[in-house]
This record gives sequence, C-alpha cells and structure tokens, in this order.
Amino acid sequence: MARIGPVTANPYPWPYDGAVDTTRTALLCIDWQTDFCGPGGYVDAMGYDISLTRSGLPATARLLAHARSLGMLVVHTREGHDPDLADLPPNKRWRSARIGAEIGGAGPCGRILVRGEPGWEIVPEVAPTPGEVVVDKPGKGAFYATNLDLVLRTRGITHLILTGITTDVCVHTTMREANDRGYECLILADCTGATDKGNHDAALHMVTMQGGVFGCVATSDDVIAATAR
Ligand code: C5J
Repeated sequence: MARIGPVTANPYPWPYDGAVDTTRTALLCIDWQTDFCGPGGYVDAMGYDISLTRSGLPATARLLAHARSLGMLVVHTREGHDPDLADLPPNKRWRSARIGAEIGGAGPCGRILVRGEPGWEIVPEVAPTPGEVVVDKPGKGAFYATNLDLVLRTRGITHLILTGITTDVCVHTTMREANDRGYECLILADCTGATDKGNHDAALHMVTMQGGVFGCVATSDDVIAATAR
C-alpha cells in the first residue's frame, strides 16, 4: 500500500500525523470548468485573464496521473445551477449581471454556469475518467448542499489534497469547510489559480497563519517526492 508523507510543506511537514495511506487520502479537483478557465466562459466574460486560472492545469494533470496510478480517490467538483435557476440565489445572479456575465444568460459556451452547458464541463486536460466521483455544487464550498462529506467518510478518507480554481474563492471555501470537519488539508500552489495573482498569493499565505490555520501549502512535486510505495 502506498503512503504519502511527510511532504515538505508550509508551515509544517504535512500531514500532522507524519504519513498517511493513499487509501485514506483524496485528491480534490475543484471546478476545472471551461466557465472558470476556458475561452468564452464565465471568467473570460467577466474580463479576467484566463491565463491565470489556467496556469495550474499542467501540474494538476501530472498529479492526477500520479494519483490515479496509486489508486487514490479522485473527486472532481463542478459549480453550476439547474437550468430553471431554482437553486440560484437572487443576489448571486444580480452580482453576475452587474459585471456583464449574468449566470443563466447566454454566452459563447452556452448558458453561463448552467448544468449541462458546454461551459460548465470540466476541461479535457483534467477531465474525470469513467467511475471517478463528480460532485455538483451550487455554491462556492464543495460541502455545501452536496453529498461530498458522506462520500469521503464512507470511503474512510481523512486527508485531502486540494487543486483547482479559483484559489481564493471555491478552493479556499472548500478548504475551510473541510478543515472545520476535521479533514487534514494540503493545498497545492502550482495546481491552483485565481483571477488575481495577489489574491492567489494571499489565499495561500492565509493558510499558513496560526500554525497552519486551515492546513498546509506545498507543490505537486513535493507531494510526488513524498509518495512511497
Ligand atoms: C468563482 C470558483 N470564483 N470556482 N467560483 O466564482 O472559484
């Protein structure tokens, strides 16, 4: 059985308990959707630079292949809303309209952030393989209004490695939710990205405060180097 740890990480060698079986560890791939990192998607429509949100794709694809080779649980998430927008809070809709990319409105990749539309799909570089867990979420955090916690606990998962976009919004919210539920979390600097570089850096820095208030920060190379069969 393969084990991970200790990973060279900030602010402590991860995990807190020294090392963990890969069977108790899940790789989270958060919202790698065209809407967040593809041309014509939601982030592009808002006028942000998608090269920033795409920057973590190569390292994530490499780590994903590594995790799959170890038989580690991989969980993908997708942010999106039902086609009738019944699960879209009016303030979320209003804010998106305000910046010119109304959720539910038509865009080059179909209706923005609507389930089943091309823009809502996960990009090919890190697409799920058949049988991998995919969690659909209406909010920022992957635990809110989803069965993620039940899926992880049913499989005996205690440790999470986080990749995805955006660092400061959905990845950070999910890390905070997971931390409060007792999961030992590691976020990867080279497998995440934000619409603003300063926010990416700040979000990573926040994790390291108070002795690792939400867990630790490392890179994909650090994780791969700390995996022993
Ligand atoms: C945002 C996300 N930024 N996936 N969603 O609205 O981070």
